[in-house]
Amino acid sequence: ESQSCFPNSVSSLSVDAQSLQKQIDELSTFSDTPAPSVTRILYSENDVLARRYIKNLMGLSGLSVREDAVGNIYGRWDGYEPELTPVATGSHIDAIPYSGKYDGVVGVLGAIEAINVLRRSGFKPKRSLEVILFTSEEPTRFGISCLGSRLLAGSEALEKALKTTVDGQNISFFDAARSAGYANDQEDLSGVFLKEGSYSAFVELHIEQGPILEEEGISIGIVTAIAAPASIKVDFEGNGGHAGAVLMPNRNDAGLAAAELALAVEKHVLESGSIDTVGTVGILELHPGAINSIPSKSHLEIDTRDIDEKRRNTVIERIHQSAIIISKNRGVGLSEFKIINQDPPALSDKSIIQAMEAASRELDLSHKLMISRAYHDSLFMARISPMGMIFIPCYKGYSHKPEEHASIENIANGVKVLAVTLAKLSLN
Ligand code: HGY
Ligand code: MN
Ligand code: MN
Ligand code: MN
Repeated sequence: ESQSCFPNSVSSLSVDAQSLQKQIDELSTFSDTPAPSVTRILYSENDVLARRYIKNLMGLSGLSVREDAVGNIYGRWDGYEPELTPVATGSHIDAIPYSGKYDGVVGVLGAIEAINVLRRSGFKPKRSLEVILFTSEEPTRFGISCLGSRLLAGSEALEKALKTTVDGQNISFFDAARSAGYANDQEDLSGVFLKEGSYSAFVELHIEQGPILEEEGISIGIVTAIAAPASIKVDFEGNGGHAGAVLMPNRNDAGLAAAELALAVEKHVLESGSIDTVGTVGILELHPGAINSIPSKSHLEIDTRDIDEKRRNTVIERIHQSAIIISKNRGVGLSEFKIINQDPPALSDKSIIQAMEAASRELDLSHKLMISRAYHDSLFMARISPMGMIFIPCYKGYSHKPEEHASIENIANGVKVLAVTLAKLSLN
């Protein structure tokens, strides 16, 4: 048991639950879709308003704020040994279409409140503490997940790709970034990269996005590993034609090719032999999209993950084989089979796991070790810093839909564990 690092015991730590709930509710109003859903897409007007809201809260918490060229926002509380590598925490506030108001938000507003909790307790950080708002964790606008954290973790491939990346309306990444007040004419993002060892630790607070903690009545999840995500874009092309006049033997229906591949995704995932392998086709578009026109084009986007990277890669290979076979059997062109990302899993750092366990024990909160099947910015922070994640229960494990919910009591518990963990890591 490490001695507590507060002037008085951790039980006196106080979270301002009322303000935190109000902030969660206010932030959720910056949305392109009506409540209770939240839609907040990278560099949109609501994203810019939400960023301003967060920067204001960071200022009120006495954090000095800086932003990088793609809009990662850093709020820093200088420690009394500021030359030491700081400890960081943070998450995201972008939200996929028609989702909820807690995914990511709990780890940004909760992190700022954790700073307030520490200040109110009289704690003085030795290592500076930094709250990071990652610019875009969701892949919605440009199809790239964890764009901000992937970049700051040093992805040169992403820096290069962004020069030619456009969104669904053909707006370039840089034009979109400039419209939100970021990027610059040079279009040079190398200043976003953080060096390995920039932080002595990174910890993210997040809703579980799964049912285990709520089902088992456990307050805190301590993440030991984050599953390995991958996403693939596929396009089929056929001749299309009149849905009534073209006889079946003369068709090469791109829509049915897509449907067959979608079922092949499910087949290859299930034949992996492990419950930890998952996959779905979250986007399936048919062109021209008229009931009486045989689809001449189909576009699928496949999301497949596993905690075992090799097993996941085998699934990707089999999906690719199936796409080729379907294309041959149906006489449709496989005009694109593009792996967008095929990321390795990440392991949490042992000493951070211990700090989170000790914090949970000192706060008398039930806790358990678990893996994260969802990816997070922590997956990329693990490339440049020892990483850890704290989960809190969410209603029926729901996420990425308007019914997503976490009780303010559970959020406050997560904020306290984060505050005590940050304090321990800061004094290390
Ligand atoms: O999809 C994910 O795992 C993340 O929640 N965006
Ligand atoms: Mn999400
Ligand atoms: Mn998230
Ligand atoms: Mn995530």
